[in-house]
Amino acid sequence: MLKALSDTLREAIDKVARLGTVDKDVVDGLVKDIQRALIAADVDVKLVFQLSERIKQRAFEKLPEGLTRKEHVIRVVYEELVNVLGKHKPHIELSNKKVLLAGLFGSGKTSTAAKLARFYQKKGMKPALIGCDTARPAAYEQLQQLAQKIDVPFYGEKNEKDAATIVRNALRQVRADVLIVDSSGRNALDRELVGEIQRVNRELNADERILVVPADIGQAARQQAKAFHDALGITDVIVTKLDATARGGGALTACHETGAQVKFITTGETVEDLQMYDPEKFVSRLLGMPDIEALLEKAKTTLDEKRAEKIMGGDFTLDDFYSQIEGVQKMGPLSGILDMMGLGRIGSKMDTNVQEKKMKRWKYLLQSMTMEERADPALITSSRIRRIAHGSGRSESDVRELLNNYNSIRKMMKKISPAKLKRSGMQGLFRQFGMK
Ligand SMILES: Nc1nc2c(ncn2[C@@H]2O[C@H](COP(=O)(O)OP(=O)(O)O)[C@@H](O)[C@H]2O)c(=O)[nH]1
Ligand SMILES: [Mg+2]
Repeated sequence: MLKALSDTLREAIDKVARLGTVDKDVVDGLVKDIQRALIAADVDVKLVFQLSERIKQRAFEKLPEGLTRKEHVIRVVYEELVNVLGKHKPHIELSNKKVLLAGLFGSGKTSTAAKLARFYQKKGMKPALIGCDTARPAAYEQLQQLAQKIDVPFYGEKNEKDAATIVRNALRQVRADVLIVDSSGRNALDRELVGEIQRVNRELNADERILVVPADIGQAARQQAKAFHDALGITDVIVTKLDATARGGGALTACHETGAQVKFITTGETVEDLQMYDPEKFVSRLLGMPDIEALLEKAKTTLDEKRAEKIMGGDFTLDDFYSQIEGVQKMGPLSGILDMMGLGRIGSKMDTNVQEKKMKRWKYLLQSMTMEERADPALITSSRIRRIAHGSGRSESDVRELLNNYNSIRKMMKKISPAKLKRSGMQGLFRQFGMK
């Protein structure tokens, strides 16, 4: 899939990876290679230049902890590519729904209808296919055969010329979790097609109105997405035939640019060739996994791991506590600490209002401590407690409550070996301690 684009990007990155140091010339060369690759994939020149500028700007920003300059530059390339290829994480509702597929002739609507049905079938739902393409002679048989192949119900009316009538009848007769309606196409989005698809949708009242565009039209997908959106209010896009063209980069970036979310891509002619579109995974694959993934993982975890190791050695200070409250390391290996304090936001039953109040209170208390006190809580004597309470406008018992909580967590942390943490993760350990 997009082999040419992938090859050129990988080569460009390999070139950088082999070099000893990364300076401005290296980054300029890298950006030139990326430009060449993207323009060959029919990505809009304007987008390519914006992306180039961002990479050049970010390449020499302050290094995140744990990364070399080279690694940072590669990560920036990854992130900026994800940015133009569609930031959204894919999310598919597995609820009952009605789906309408729209698109021009030959875009892949009928095959995609069957692929989608197969997708939902594999998720344990009961899909049904409704054939409403009254324009193409063999459309009825094409969808019927596909439905048979995957063993899902099919509804169509061979001699009915009005698509809206077919939908009305189908709604009365077909029982399914996911109703997938295939519609007619035209060579262009003309008034006739717009009128028909609007009538179909008035009858159907679809939850998802999906535009099917073939990747081989490259950035012309932009105009199609806009036109169909004006006519129908599309909710998502499916980009088809990514296996069969070099211009897929153009189609994907153009769709994203219009604000339309690409939900699935198709990469072949069998009913199994449909995948959810995850821009991050897509770019990782373009650039060559698993190297990129390992690199991203490294950037995310070095910081947290350092802290985690320190804390597992019993060196859990009020500063660490404070970082947790500030949310600095919410997602890291220590994400469970907040839960332990009864402050976790995820999965906790405690009222968020109460949690937030408690968080704020502790934050103020911690802010009223000196740096020495936060680094070495043993320094906090009762006269200091009085001062801290006074400084934060809270009571002394509030300070003691905070310190008690801190102490019990620290004790527990000491009992946890880093090896164990690596094995079962923080959540596993909490379960072990009966805390979750
Ligand atoms: N290689 C490839 N061919 C595809 C893909 N999706 C559809 N096609 C082919 O494109 C042609 C038109 O597809 P069809 O579903 O009939 O388009 P429709 O006119 O929009 O209903 C058919 O020959 C399909 O097999 C794909 O992802 N990859
Ligand atoms: Mg068709």
